[in-house]
Formats: sequence, structure tokens, C-alpha cells
Amino acid sequence: MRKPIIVGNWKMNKTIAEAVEFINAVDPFCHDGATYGVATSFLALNDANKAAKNLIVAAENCHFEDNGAFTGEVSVPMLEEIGVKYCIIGHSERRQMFGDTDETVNKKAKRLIKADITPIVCIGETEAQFDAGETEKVIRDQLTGSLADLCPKCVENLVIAYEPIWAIGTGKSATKEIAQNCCHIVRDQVAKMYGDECASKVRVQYGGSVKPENIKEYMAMEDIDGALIGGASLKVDSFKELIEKTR
Ligand code: G2H
Repeated sequence: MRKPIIVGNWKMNKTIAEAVEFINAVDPFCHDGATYGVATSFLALNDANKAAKNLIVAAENCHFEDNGAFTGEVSVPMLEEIGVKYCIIGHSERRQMFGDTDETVNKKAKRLIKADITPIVCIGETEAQFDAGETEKVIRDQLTGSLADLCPKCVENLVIAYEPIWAIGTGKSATKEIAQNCCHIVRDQVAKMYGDECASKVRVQYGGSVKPENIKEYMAMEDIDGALIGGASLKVDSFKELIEKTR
């Protein structure tokens, strides 16, 4: 049985005070039916992590090197020091705007696994690729690169978020059938790379305009074990509703 995992990706939103206020309001409503979490800015991570009792707190990125001349970056040992246990890597916004590639995502995954921090590895196709019928190839290629040379035990413990770029922040969510089909391809590719047992254990999220109104239909699909949620994770009431809908 795979435990569902619902994570709010706050992106570049919420000050430290806002993050802590949100966590204090939402944390008591989390229940054992799923793992709930929020990904915050680097600046808010430490206070957010201290405030969270039930929620897990995730970083939104990391660097693969431990230290050095990388202005503006944050390393895995720095996350480790403050007790962070999850980290999003390869989000499409980072791939599109900040130069993340399958190769750097792979390096980040390796460094995070070494520190016992769970990577939430994001993949997904652009609208042009979707229109050209290239979705399956893009998913398989991104996973081949991003998850290269890991051990099966490591892969079964990580989280993979399938997020079609055309559905991110657009309100244009994928149908539950498209989301299921793509999450199935994700699992199939993991099986090809690391075996059936590993594929049956890895948790696969769908992301892209998930909200309280549609989360149930995604969660009901066989290969979807959770959601990575941007816009709808920012308001306390909306997040509480997401928790209620996944009870
Ligand atoms: C995709 C998603 C969160 P939204 O970026 O990862 O954002 O739910 O706003 O589409």
C-alpha cells in the first residue's frame, strides 16, 4: 500500500511570518490518511520546520555540490542541518527559467539520497510536446536522465511528480484519464529501469491546477498517489479543504 502524499508548492510566496501562521492554522487538521506537506522558500524553511508537527516541510530546490563558489545557491548539508526531510527538484519553472536539466536533477537526487532527504522529482511535457503527441517519449526520457544510476531501494522511497507544463497555473488541468495514463507511464518506466517491485512502491503525484474541487477524482486513479499543488495550496481554507477531501 502506498501512502498518499499531498504537497503544497508555495513557490516564491509567503514570508517567514506568513509561513508559520499558515502552518499553525493547518497543522492540527492533518490526519494519518496521507502525508501532507508544504514546500517553502529557503528563508522560511527553518521556522516552518520548527512549527510543523504533522506537516512535512520541503525545500523547493538545492545544489548538488556541498559548498563553493555558487552565489545564491543552497546545499544539501545546509538543508540537513535544519532537519529538512524532503526537497523538490527539477520543477518545470526551474527547468525553464533557471537551467535545470535531467543531468543536474540526477546529481541533486544523488546528493539528497545520500543525506536521507526524499527528492520529489518533477517531470512533464510542454504544450507543444503534448500537441505533437510526444508526451510518452518526454516522460520516459526525463526519467531515464533524472533517475540514472540510483539503487532500486533509493528509487522506491522517492516521490515523482508528473506535471504537464500546459496545466501549471493555467487552470487548465489534465483530465483524470490523461493524468492516470501519464502516471502509469511513469511507473512503467521506473519498472523498466529498476524492476517491478520498485515501481510498485514509488509514489507518483499529479500536479497542475489541482484544487479542492478536483483532487478526489485524481486520487481515485490507480497510479496517482498524491498531488503537488501550487495556487490552491496558498490559502488556509483551501488547504484545509484539500485535507478534508483526501480523508
Ligand atoms: C505546478 C503546480 C505546483 P499549480 O507548478 O507544483 O502549480 O497547482 O498552481 O498549477
